[in-house]
Amino acid sequence: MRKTVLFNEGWIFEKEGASCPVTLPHTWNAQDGQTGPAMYYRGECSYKKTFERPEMKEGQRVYLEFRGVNSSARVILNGKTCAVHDGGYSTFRADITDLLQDNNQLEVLADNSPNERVYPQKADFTFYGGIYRDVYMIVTEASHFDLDYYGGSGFKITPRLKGKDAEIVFETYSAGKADRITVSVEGIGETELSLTKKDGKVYGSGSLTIKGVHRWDGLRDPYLYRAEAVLYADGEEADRVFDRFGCREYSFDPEKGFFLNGRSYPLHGVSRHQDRLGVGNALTKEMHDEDMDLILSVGANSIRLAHYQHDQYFYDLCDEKGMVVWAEIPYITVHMEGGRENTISQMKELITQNYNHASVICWALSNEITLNGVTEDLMENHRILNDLVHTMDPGRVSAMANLFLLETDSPLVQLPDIRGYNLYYGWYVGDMTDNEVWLDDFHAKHPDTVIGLTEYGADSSIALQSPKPEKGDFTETYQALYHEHMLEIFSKRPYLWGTYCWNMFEFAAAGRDEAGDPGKNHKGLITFDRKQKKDAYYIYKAWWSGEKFVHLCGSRYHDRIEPVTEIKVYSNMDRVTLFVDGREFETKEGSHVFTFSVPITGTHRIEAVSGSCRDQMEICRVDTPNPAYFASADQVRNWFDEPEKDPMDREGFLSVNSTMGEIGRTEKGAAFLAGLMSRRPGGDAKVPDNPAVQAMVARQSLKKLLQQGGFKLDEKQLAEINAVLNQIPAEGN
Ligand code: ADA
Repeated sequence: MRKTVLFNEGWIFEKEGASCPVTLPHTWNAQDGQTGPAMYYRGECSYKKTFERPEMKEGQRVYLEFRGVNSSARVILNGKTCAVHDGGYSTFRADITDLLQDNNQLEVLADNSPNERVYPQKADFTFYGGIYRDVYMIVTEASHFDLDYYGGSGFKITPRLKGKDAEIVFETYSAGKADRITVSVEGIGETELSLTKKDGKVYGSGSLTIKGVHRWDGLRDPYLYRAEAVLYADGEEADRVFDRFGCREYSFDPEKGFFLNGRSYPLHGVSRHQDRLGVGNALTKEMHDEDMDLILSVGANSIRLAHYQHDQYFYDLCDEKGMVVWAEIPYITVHMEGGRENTISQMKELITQNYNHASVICWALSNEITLNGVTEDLMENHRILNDLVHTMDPGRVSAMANLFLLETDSPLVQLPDIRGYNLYYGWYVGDMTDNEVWLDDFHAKHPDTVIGLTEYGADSSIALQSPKPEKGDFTETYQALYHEHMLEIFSKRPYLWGTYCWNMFEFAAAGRDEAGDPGKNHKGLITFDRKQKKDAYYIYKAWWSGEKFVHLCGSRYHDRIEPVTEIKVYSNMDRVTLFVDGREFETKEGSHVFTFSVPITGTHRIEAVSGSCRDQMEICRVDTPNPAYFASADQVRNWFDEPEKDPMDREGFLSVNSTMGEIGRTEKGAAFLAGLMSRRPGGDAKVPDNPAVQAMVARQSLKKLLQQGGFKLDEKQLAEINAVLNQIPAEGN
């Protein structure tokens, strides 16, 4: 019989000649991968462990199972390589049987060095190196469910719904002899599979019917069945595996959005990166549990597990809790001609290892892969992956998350079964209102194409606050305002099959340096340590959650210079009363957002009440702005700067504050812009031939575009650009 033991203890970790004992899971980038800018250790490190030959009988096999080694791994036992693996997010195994001795020296070389073969290589998150998920030792009989095929369990379950009933199709793959394989479903019955032999493996197939099937129905009722497969060889039980499955059907309608089990079920999604502060990607089960609890608490019913395969434990949680999951491989940002094989193997692993999860609805081929344009090699890579998804799993759909610059008439848009765009209007580019313009334009031009939003968001630091929030200021205030707008527009667009807020949690992005807190992407609704919920979290809860609450925004905005301050309350109740210093101030009726204008003179206690829900905070009127509330002036223009007093401006002439439209309309300005844009890092991406995008870019000031478009300019360089523009008369002068 199979014996599986955790193999996490007693490893010696070695990096650049220095070694120390570690217990897995472990990453070497927990610190330097989170502090930016850019440089964290990307190289090869070694993990060693000695162990005695496990107790085993004649003919038994021994495997090591690795649940995640980033990014590539070489497993060496007693000096001989027994497995190599490319891809840092999936399970792989090494059959070590033939190399075993009484005393064994195991070494695993983990390598996250840059290369042109293994995805991801260029993306907005840290590629933590290490054996960062669990390792197991598995001892099996010679006859066992397959352990050699893309990290899978050898047990595939396909529920096929037929009205009130379901036919459950079982397939098994096994090594060695097999006289008989049975599958039983708890509470339902048992069936014996028919067996065929091929290439030294045994393939089993059969089915069971469930009458009056209990459906897996998302958050409402995430019902799971349990199935067990038993393999008999030489008249005895040799191996046994189990898994769970859910019976559900779903569909996408270009006009009406997503349907689960025949009922409309708009997907209210958030994205999740797995890492967290001080820990990196080496997570405990409790950390996964905490993430799931937080996602449930905001009222989301769907998760985009970005940008790679997550831990099996988390997919299990999604099944159990009823989360609808978007799963993807890290084929991201920049297509590599040498990376095709790796996209194929990562997709095979993703599907093989997650096939039985009821929560998963799609396999996504890539994310924002067209940054450097669309080449024939990229197209072919996508066609191969798309066909692979359909062959391996006809029951689910293929998907893609598109860069906002991808032309909507590109053949890539129609290639997968479903798609989303990543739109950042109101953050990197344009205004918030450009989102609905873009979406409605897409929908009008492609009425038969299902469309969702796979990313949108705005960065904020909980330290930064403003009474006059504006795009690019990194305040908690602007982020909340932005998400208010997004939720409002989603509610009026039932054609969206799903929307995925980027991101539920802050995460490490070593290349970033923003909001005075380098090394992180700050778009999370919750801080990197999972300890603080930003105001934006509560606007989601107000729209999505049935758990009654009131939340006072701006509790971290204590010192206020304005004599009449705005107090905003987010709630899912329809009536909120505000108390100031214990006295009733005003009652408002409405939905989600309740705004009050409160005169302030000194220190005040503010309380919001609705039914039995209440929240309170203290605020204080001050004479001078608290400098802790705004990011450094050279990076972000602050709410207290008077725009008309900007010394960059010259009456009658262009400046960095002129809009792209104003500059482009003058001959000299247009020539200057063309030269400037060709210096843009990341290549010569053109503004696409889309009138909505062009109009949006034209409204943007050059300074904002430079700040948010990837240019790293200091004040001196900005002044130099401004000096040139100050010599060019504005149109009409
Ligand atoms: C891209 C990318 C994400 C994310 C986002 C951002 O859209 O897909 O990985 O980091 O940018 O925050 O800029």
